[in-house]
Amino acid sequence: MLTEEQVASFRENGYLNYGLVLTPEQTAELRDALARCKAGSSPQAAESNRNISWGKEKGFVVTQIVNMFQAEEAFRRHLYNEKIVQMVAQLIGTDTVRVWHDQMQEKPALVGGPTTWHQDHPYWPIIQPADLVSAWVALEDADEANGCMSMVTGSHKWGPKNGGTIGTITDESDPHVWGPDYKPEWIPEGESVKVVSQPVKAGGVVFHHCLTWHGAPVNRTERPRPAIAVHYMPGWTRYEKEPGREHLVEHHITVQPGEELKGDFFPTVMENGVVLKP
Ligand SMILES: O=C(O)CCC(=O)C(=O)O
Repeated sequence: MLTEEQVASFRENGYLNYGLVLTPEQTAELRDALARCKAGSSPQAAESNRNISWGKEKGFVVTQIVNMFQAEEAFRRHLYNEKIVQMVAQLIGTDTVRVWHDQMQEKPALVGGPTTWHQDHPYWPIIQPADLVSAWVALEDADEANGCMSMVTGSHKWGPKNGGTIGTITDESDPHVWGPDYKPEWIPEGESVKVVSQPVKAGGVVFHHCLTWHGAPVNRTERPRPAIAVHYMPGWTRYEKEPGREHLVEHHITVQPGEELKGDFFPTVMENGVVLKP
């Protein structure tokens, strides 16, 4: 459980670096499951597995695997991690929590690409309102050198900037220069941009609000940087059709526009304040 101070800090800043949440055994089990998934030997397929990096033509790689939980039981169990789900419920302020989707992002050793600055919810216009909280868990030690996350403090209060990224790569010849290069008109008057990097040990969690600006630098180290993000939504989250906007997991939605989003592919992990079993 989180303290009142931790919840207040999240509401103020839009993120919370909680630190260790998994045991070394749980972390190792997820790493093994990831290795099987990458080798194509998982019992089932994930939703997608692709290189989403900026600068692919320059050799950068960020392997994104969406819905690891469809491929591997260990990742399905991870969705229901009691400590994480309880903390998410506190941060959102809800007694019903469901999973929108999960995603692995691995920045491989030496060639791991940058994560350019973005907010999550503009990628998810088909679910409303923007009350989701993500739990980002590192499966290896993550620091600035191998591409840990960075957050812009308080930016979840700045409103959504549809489809855009707040920063760009400012110097393509230098892979370490990954931003920020802000669009000044997106920063509300009186606010300033304060970037705070979020190093965590393997098995540690960083929470962020779905409107918080975040990004991560390249990985030029010899250490990979795998991390599993689970995007959790409160029970009141609705499916809304957005003409012209499709989402990768939309084909799994069985409810009607305007209804609460639930179903087999959007597991309910807490109901009436009780964390459920997988
Ligand atoms: O793992 C990363 O570098 C980016 C993850 C991310 O953007 C997210 O979880 O919302």
